Amino acid sequence: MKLYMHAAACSLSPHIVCRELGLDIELVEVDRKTHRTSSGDDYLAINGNGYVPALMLDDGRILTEGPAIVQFLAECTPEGERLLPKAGTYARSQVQSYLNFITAELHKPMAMLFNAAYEGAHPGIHELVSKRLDWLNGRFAGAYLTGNDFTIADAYLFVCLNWSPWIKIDLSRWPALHGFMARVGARPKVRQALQEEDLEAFEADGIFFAPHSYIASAGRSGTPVRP
Ligand SMILES: N[C@@H](CCC(=O)N[C@@H](CS)C(=O)NCC(=O)O)C(=O)O
Repeated sequence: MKLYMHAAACSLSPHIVCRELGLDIELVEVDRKTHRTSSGDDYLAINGNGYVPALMLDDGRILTEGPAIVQFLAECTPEGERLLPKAGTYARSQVQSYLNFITAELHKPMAMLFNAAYEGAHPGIHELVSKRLDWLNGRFAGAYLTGNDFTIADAYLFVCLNWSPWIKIDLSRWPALHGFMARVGARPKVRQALQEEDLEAFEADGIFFAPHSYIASAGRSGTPVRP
């Protein structure tokens, strides 16, 4: 399978899921401006919306939308039950509920904070995201969102919260979320995915990871450290 991605974008979530499950995947980087893939293909022919992630199955079929992709990946292997409980259980619906919350209530508004076109609305969006993080901070049922098992929803949450420094969200206001980032970022397979996307941390005990060029744009000083 091929995973179309940008470094540190939401496509890092399915990338992490693949590594956690030992799934064989080829990463194909997409140029944000030209919509050309690293192999020169027109990405708009793969996903007409132009955004990542997209998954190309071995038979050429395409699946888009991150929350659907991570569920599909978890169902590709019996191992997937570790990250996505059995269908028909409350535990499964709880993971799906978090996926929906993250995509609608965090991912989208956070993405708008990167976009200068919405600059006038940024203070209001900041307030909204803060309210959602207040709620989420009190929801942890253990080390991870739904308990002590890492799920596909945790992978997605990690990726969205990892954008905090660039959109001026100080995650230290939310201790449970801050601790969660450190915990997920220390998982060996997560570190593997971060390395494969060539991301760096701001400092030795850093919990946020980015491409080298982004680190300077977030106004960070110090020596970036490889995960
Ligand atoms: N609804 C989509 C949104 C994906 C999305 O926002 N992707 C961003 C990266 S995090 C992107 O590729 N943006 C570039 C663009 O829109 O051209 C999903 O959940 O997969």
